[in-house]
Amino acid sequence: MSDRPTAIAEMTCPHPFLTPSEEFSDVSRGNPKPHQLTGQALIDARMTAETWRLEITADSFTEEPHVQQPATLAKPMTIDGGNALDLNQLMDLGTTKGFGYIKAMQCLNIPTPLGQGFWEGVPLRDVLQLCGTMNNVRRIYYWGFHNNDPDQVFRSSLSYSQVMETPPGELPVFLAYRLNGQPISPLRGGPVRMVVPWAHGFKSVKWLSHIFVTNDYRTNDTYALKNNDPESPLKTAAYLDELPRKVTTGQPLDVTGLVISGWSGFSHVEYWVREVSQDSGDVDDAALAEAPWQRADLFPAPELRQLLPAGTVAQHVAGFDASTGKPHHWPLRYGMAAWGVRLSGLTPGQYEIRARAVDGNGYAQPEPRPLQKSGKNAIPVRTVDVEDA
Ligand SMILES: Nc1nc2c(c(=O)[nH]1)N[C@H]1C(S)=C(S)[C@@H](COP(=O)(O)O)O[C@H]1N2
Ligand SMILES: [Mo]
Repeated sequence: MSDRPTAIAEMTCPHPFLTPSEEFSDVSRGNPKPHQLTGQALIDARMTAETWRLEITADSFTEEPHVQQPATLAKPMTIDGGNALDLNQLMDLGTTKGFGYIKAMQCLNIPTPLGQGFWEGVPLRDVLQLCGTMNNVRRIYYWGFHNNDPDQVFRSSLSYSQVMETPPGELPVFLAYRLNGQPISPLRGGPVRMVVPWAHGFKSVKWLSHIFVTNDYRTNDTYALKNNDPESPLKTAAYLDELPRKVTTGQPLDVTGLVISGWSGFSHVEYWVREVSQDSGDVDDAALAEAPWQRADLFPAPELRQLLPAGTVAQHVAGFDASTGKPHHWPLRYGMAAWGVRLSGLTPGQYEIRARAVDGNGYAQPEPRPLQKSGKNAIPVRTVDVEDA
């Protein structure tokens, strides 16, 4: 067997950099799913631009003996009080506080990315400031429209500190109202969706309708109830595209996939081509560690100006150098890029092809967090038969 990687420049990238809104893989609960509503039902659900309202209230929760004081907000915003936030107010705030960033959406429980979008919106902390002084707030819960059925609620939460403060070079949680330069469709969680840059999709609640500040310190996310780690940030992981089941000798085999740069950053993607026979044996952790992994290349970063929807001010896009238009990291933090390698000269036989990402600290997938209930990052594998032409 010989595999000579060819320059990635000769290959065609099979993935668009931004996923069209309707082409994201969808992960939505509810019956009916809120985005299936139409006409008056959509209006009643406050899922149109005109009828959308956001309520921000405080939880009266206390718990003896340790949680003595409930969370408070100086100025709650409610529909009954006539001061719930509407979309015009949110977008007005966006003219001074708004910005955009490119982020991959990835479900903790699904082993392929759902899509990547250019999201625009306003930081959650700037929205909370509209409510004046807060006291005894330790967590911020939020949920979206769920057919007015408590059993269908999909709720996530963040700590007060995660919402209020952003480390240098990182991105704040924000309330997004545009995706790829367009209003967010009901299908993608519009009119307004929470987007939590560093997190798996379950923190990015769609059809946002309520923010609820509390002194309950528990991480009461809906996702916590299904054995998931409710604080798991995005994993750095490589994903492998489908491959043809059979190829003939002399025909080059293009192996491609996506990679997400997660919480621990990104170093490179590696692949391993293994010829299998009856006595090859299983691939266990030891075999994976000793395998002759080779580096694959990333498809290059697209030109930012070509990428962004018309009218976007490049200076407002986090993650890129404002003067050169070049990304600070590639892939972007919490973004994804495509990788590839061209294999040629494979002799007849059966092959297993694997891929993995190595993160910024040198850990190869599925390390450093191999538990799959903190994010699906098992090493993907495909089998290909090479036959004589
Ligand atoms: N209101 C609501 N928001 C939600 C969900 C949901 O079921 N209801 N699913 C979450 C999960 S688990 C994921 S992975 C992402 C998926 O986002 P997408 O459908 O836009 O790809 O949405 C999140 N936001
Ligand atoms: Mo998810």
